[in-house]
This record gives sequence, structure tokens and C-alpha cells, in this order.
Amino acid sequence: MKAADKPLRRAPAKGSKPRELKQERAVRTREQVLSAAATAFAERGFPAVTMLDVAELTGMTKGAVYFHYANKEALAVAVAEEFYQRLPLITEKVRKAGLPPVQAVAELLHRTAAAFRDDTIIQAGARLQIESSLIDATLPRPFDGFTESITELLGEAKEAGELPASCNPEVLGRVLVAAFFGMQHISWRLNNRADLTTRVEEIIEAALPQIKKPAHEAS
Ligand code: LUB
Repeated sequence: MKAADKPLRRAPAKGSKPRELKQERAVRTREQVLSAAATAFAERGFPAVTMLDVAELTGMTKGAVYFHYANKEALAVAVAEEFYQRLPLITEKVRKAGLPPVQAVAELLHRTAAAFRDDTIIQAGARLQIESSLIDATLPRPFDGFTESITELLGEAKEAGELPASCNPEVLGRVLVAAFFGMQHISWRLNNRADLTTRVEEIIEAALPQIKKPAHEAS
């Protein structure tokens, strides 16, 4: 029978697990592989990691890893894509909190810093972006999404009269993203991210001086 004539679904062999269970397990396995790859990329960088390293981290065979991802480049792309799934979720959560816009920008920066400190996918995604010239695949375009989220909130802040008339939300958005990007990189290299959330407070205070500090912190 020609390949095109093959039925799409085969009846499960006697004694085999129902399709849904197998699919759930496959999804879980794929997530485990992605998470192991993120750990390896975050800690050692794309060039140093092999598919065998990823397999060993998961306790699976190399074949099992290759079943889910064709090569190391595919893993890098998948980790980077997951990074850009997670960043907007932070914005979504902050928006749901319904804070005044300037406060929301501060909260977004703060939570993003905590995510860079705690989330391996995010750490790996950021590292892969700076290593992108060493990766023979197209990664998602960096910075645009985050810049847009911040600029949008700053635009709302301006409309609400929370920012000085001279403040251009697009310019301040770019400045904040550049500052954040540099800050998280420096914190990683110099302090293994231990000071990430304190350093982000400095950015917030310097760039958004109109934010009222809690009374006990005001000097
Ligand atoms: C974020 C990185 C690292 C920006 O693409 C991106 O949005 C980002 C990629 O290099 O940090 C967060 C300010």
C-alpha cells in the first residue's frame, strides 16, 4: 500500500494503553526534555551542550530525546519560544491586578526580575538570545514584545496624568528595556543573579521617581 493510502489511525494493539494516556505521557516527556535542555543551556551555553547531555539530564536515551527534537537547534528554538510564551504571561497577570499604570510598570519590572532569578526557561532563553550568532536556526525576534508591553502601560500612565508632559512613552519604554536587559546580564555575571531584584528596584526608582514608596521606606 502506498504511504498516502495508509489509514491515519491504527487500531491500538491488544493490551496497549489508550491513545490519550500515551499522548499525555508524550507531552510530559517532551516537557521534561525541554526543561532539561533549558537547564543545560542556561548553565553551560548552547555551544557546550550536546544532545547526550540533555538525555543524561532526563535519564532518557539519546533516541528518546531525538524522537521529540530533531537536533540541538530545534531544542534551542523551542526553549526560546517557551521563553516568549512566559514573558507575556507576566504582563497579563500584572494587568489583571488592576494597578495604576505607573505602578503596573514597576510591578511588571519587579516580577520579570523575579522570573529571571527563578525560571530556568527564562534564563536559558535570555542566554540563547545572546548566543544566537552561534546557533544555526532562527530564534524569535528579541525585545519587541517586552518593549511593547511596557510602552503600552507607559502610554496609559501618560494619559492618566501620571507622567510628566515631557515624557515620551516610547523612549522611556526603550530605556527601561535596555536598562533591564543590561541589569539582568550584569547581575548574572557578577553575582549569579543574587542581587537581581534589588538592582531592579534601582531602575524603577531612577526611571519612575513618581512612584510613592511605602511610608516605612520613604526617606
Ligand atoms: C528580555 C531578552 C532578555 C528583555 O527578548 C527579550 O525580551 C529579552 C532576550 O535577550 O531579556 C527583558 C527586558
